[in-house]
Amino acid sequence: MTTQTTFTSTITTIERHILEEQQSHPEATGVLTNLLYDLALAGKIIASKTTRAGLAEILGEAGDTNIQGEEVMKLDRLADRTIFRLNDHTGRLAVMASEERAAPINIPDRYRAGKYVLLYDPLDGSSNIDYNVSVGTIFAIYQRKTSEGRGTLDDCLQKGRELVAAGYLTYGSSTMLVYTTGAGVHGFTLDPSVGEFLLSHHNIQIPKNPKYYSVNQGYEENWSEGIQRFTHYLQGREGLGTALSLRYIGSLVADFHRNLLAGGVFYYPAEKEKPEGKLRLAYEAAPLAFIAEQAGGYASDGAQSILDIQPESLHQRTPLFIGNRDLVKKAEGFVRDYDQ
Ligand code: AHM
Ligand code: MG
Repeated sequence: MTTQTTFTSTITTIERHILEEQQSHPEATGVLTNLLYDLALAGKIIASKTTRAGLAEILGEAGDTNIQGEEVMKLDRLADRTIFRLNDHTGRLAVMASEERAAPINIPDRYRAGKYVLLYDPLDGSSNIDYNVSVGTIFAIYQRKTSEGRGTLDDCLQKGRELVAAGYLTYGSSTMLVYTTGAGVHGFTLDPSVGEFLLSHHNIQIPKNPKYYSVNQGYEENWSEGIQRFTHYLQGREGLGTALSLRYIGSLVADFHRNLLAGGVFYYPAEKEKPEGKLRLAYEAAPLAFIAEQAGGYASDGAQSILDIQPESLHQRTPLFIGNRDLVKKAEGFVRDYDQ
């Protein structure tokens, strides 16, 4: 065993686990519980599509026609619609927002609006799909801020500190769902033979001794001095002692997941021509930051905690450093000392 994760001997389905968490909150109404079930179901459906991604009816650009003469829907649009359709009618949500859509997605008028807000990246890393590389779904759940009617953009623009729950699914050699409601981070692996997510990683904590650093080193020329020196530090050239190994998939969820279990740091920093970085604050960085903190780690934009940033717009980007707390703090130090 290279990680500190414990494997349980009893079989706990995700339904049982979420329900038991709910029972430790006597004030809970069950709405969040059911919302998490719905996301697990969406994950199963998306997983079933991603494992068939090479097949003719899915592969290709949206707008193409497949051999049956049907329009091809790209997998990221299909994932987006799956999540929306499983959640639009339940009365649990006031509003949704997706990476795939420019504006917040209203709950249709014929359905009741609820008290939660769901932000999601339906298929992160989707440029990897055609090469059979892992992709993922990220979700963030807030309480609504507005008191009645349909939810608004304001409901979607909340600091990560306000998160009620966050999680991701990774569609790799197996499908996993990892989530937190603020009481630890728990991972479930989909058993395809029974179609159930089973608890496989209870109370995940990032290992104290990190193994990996993860960054697109191809962009090194575009980095500030602080980021270059931080990278040298991770390579053992500026005082760390031993070098960390470089691992970079180019799928945020898969890179984050590996480092969560193995220890390490992922970063997508500011670049000279792209000071805002690439990744999105509201539905990529913030939910993963919440998970990282719950697992004993930390996430920063280089100067402050990701969870303390007030989003100004739905698709706002942010530089991101995430993983072992001391490594992310070290990144902040290099940025402070050399770039500010
Ligand atoms: P996407 O939301 O368009 O899929 O882009 C986000 C992805 C992340 O999963 C990944 O960390 C990053 O883009 C990789 O970018 P790059 O190819 O520039 O390294
Ligand atoms: Mg994305």
